[in-house]
Amino acid sequence: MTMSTPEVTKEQATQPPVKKRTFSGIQPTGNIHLGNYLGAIRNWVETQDQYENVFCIVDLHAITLPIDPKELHENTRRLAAIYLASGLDLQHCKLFVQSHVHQHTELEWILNCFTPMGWLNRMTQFKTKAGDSIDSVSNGLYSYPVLMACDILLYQTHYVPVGDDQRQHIELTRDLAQRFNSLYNQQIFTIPQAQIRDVGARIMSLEDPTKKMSKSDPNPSAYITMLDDPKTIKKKIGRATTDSLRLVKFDNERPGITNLLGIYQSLTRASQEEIEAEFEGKGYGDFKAVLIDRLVDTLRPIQQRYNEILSDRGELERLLKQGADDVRPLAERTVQRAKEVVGLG
Ligand code: ATP
Ligand code: LTN
Repeated sequence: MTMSTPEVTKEQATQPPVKKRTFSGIQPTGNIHLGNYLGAIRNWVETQDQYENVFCIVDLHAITLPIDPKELHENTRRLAAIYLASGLDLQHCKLFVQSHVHQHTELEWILNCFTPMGWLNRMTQFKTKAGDSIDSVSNGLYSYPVLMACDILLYQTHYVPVGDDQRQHIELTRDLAQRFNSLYNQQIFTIPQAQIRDVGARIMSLEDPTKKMSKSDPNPSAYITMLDDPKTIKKKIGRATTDSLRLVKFDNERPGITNLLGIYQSLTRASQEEIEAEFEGKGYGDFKAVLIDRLVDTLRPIQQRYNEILSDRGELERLLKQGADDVRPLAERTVQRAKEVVGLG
């Protein structure tokens, strides 16, 4: 039996292939650092023309821990400016603030009622963030992963580009989507996949390289922010933890130098062998000087654009409003489908 090729209509032939959708977000909780850039934002920028992208400033997540209202409002705008200054192009991306699209909280209530407590009890980020205050932290911090799942599922997302620390949350999102779909025997949600790079997905603290670089670290020397000036970068890298071996080589037994080399690898995209050859016979001082120059060169143009963008606040507000208006219908469609199968309304 011969297989006949299905006929392609004239219309289909002239239409561009439908792109898969990506979704990601960052909390406007403080200083955006090198880990956020290399683990997330830079990857969004690099592949933006391959996908239909939705990027969000997740301000609802930011209130799961105490935060000053003025700071939250201002950080939200500043983070939007960082996204744009890093190279996100609104031709390829929708950019919006999570709280401007109320469907996130509406779907969250529904999915909360389908999330077993046992699944949330396993979330390691909650345990780290709650620390010893488990009885006094908010219910919002506990159900944080459900809101994150809603962010992703509302937009029928295929890929979620994030750093390594979000792996567990995306697994939970997949489990929730599968559970809901199979309960109602319908494809209400697309099952998303995490997109995590091999290099740059886990940048560690400069002070304690066994901990991830985090914007909630109380010690600012532990991270390089995307807005640090050359003098600050020089100081922070200069005093970053290494060891006494003075050998510029990747070695998991020596997390300090390996972390700095990983940052350099992510910035240069060179292989480990090429980097080790470049610094053969050289000391930590030589390597750190080259790393500092590279960091300054990477961040300088972003900082310049950032200041330009923030100098026109009216335009920034307009772009954010437009972004929310553009994505709302998509979110609403998913909420309506979910409500319908559950029997709400
Ligand atoms: P916080 O400390 O306030 O929880 P954070 O620094 O972990 O914040 P998030 O807003 O939680 O930042 O993360 C935003 C994005 O940056 C996520 O995709 C996350 O995986 C990524 N990311 C965060 N820290 C790192 C890191 N150290 N290395 C690589 N990627 C990271
Ligand atoms: N939980 C993430 C931030 C976040 C997110 C999302 C990331 C909230 N919603 C949806 C990707 C997709 C964090 O803490 N880094």
